Amino acid sequence: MNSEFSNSNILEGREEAEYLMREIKMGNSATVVKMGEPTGDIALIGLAVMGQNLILNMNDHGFVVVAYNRTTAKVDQFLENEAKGTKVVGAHSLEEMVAKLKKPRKVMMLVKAGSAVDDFIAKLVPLLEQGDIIIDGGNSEYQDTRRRTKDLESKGLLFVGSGVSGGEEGARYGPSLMPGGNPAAWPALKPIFQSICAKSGDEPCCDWVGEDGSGHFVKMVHNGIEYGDMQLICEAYHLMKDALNMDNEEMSNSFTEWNKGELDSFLIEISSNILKYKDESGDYLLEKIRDSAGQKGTGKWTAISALEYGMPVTLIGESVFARCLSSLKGERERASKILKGPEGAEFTGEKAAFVEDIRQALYASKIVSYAQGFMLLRQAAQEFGWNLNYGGIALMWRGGCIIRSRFLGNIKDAFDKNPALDNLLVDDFFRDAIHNAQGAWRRVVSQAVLMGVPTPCFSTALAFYDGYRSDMLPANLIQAQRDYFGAHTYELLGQPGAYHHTNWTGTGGNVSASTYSA
Ligand code: 2AM
Repeated sequence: MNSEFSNSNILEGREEAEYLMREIKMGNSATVVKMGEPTGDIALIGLAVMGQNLILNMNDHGFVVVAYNRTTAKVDQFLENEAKGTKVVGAHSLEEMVAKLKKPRKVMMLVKAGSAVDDFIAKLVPLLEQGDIIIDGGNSEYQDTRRRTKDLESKGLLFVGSGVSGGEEGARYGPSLMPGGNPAAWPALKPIFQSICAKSGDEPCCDWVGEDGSGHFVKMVHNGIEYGDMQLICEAYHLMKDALNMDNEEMSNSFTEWNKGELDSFLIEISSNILKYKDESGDYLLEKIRDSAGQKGTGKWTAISALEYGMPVTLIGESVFARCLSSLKGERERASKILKGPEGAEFTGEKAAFVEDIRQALYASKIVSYAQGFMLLRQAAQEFGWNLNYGGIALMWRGGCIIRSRFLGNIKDAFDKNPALDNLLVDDFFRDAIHNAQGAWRRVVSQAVLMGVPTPCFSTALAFYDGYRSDMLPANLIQAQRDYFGAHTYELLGQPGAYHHTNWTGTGGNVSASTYSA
């Protein structure tokens, strides 16, 4: 028996004997582990579906996983069912779990975000030693991950917060993984993470993201972008349905066509399938679904960060608000009986040409959304001193996750060409794409406005584009107004950094307020 094992206070006496009998009856390799050297490559805490599927995925790739759960009955259930016949090893206490791991020990948690993560960390710290690694694969807030990375570093432990995306299916057969935290952990994790993750061609959709909370931050932005992509598709559907009176079969076919080109993506593919799905009574199910969108908050977190760091991530913001507006269903029903739209606005142009315009408007808006998402990443990197791998991030999203698409390959190429790229919009490929699409994009937004069909994300993307490409904006008037009523001062063109105050009314004096930037 090795010293690690004898030092641990694993189940003792009768309880241990009973446990060993059960293990032997089940033919579980855990028994062998208890008698010899530890064989576990990684432990996984949290046997909900995501956790179970990740374990099975790791097992498929030849890793020995030690499975643990707070409610230990789930460990036995898992070993007797889903994990039967695999090399997965069960543990009924954290001590037992740790004793079964090879060094440096790697313990991954997939538990409810929040205090459960802190509780497990507190219990693990005394059981682990210098250089061991704790990974949080849950949906934690990046600020929590920043704090945990620092706390554990001071104790000699390496903490990693990893975004895991792709749902249950992804976890089982290849998720998108976005690990960030203590960089010293990556060499030991890389073989496991890059084996089990999704692949784009031969390339793994997982790489080291950056320091402390960056993995969870990137996951959060991913979710925000997902909100935006979904809303853009909804706006295309709304225009097809209400401006062009297309039926579900026609709309589904258009989406299928779109999926063969620049818009090739998981979300377009499933939307095509959803549009043509019929229920038992032969009706299109989509048209019976209540138009009130739910949300779990990850899009909102992205929008809050955008406000916090002063980045105009307008499309994700609008997509969150669009869900909020949709959820005011009762109020909208009442308002629809009171408030009128434009009278007699009918589409009179060529339908097929307008469908193509909508496709291009969607593509151009999507480019803006990703450009904004990367602007937020860059600002956060500056704020927190992260060295982010932008091309790698695009590749991490290329496969395995909800926003997977061909388009992310183009983003990867743009950052490969120029890792210090100012903005995706000024990359040659995306500049040309926007230039090609903008005529169609403007026609769609104008038509939508004329017909009273709301297209908040198409519209905000276009407004952003027009703002971003303007060397002069009317913010000179804002500065003048601020100085007028609050003596906040202004700079003159060509003289940044020198602040002036004008006594606009001849009264109120020449005292200026201290400057601030928001
Ligand atoms: P459970 O099976 O014991 O409830 C998803 O909910 C996973 O997170 C489950 O494995 C669940 O364990 C775990 N979990 C949720 N809240 C927890 C808590 N406060 N402490 C420990 N594990 C928790």
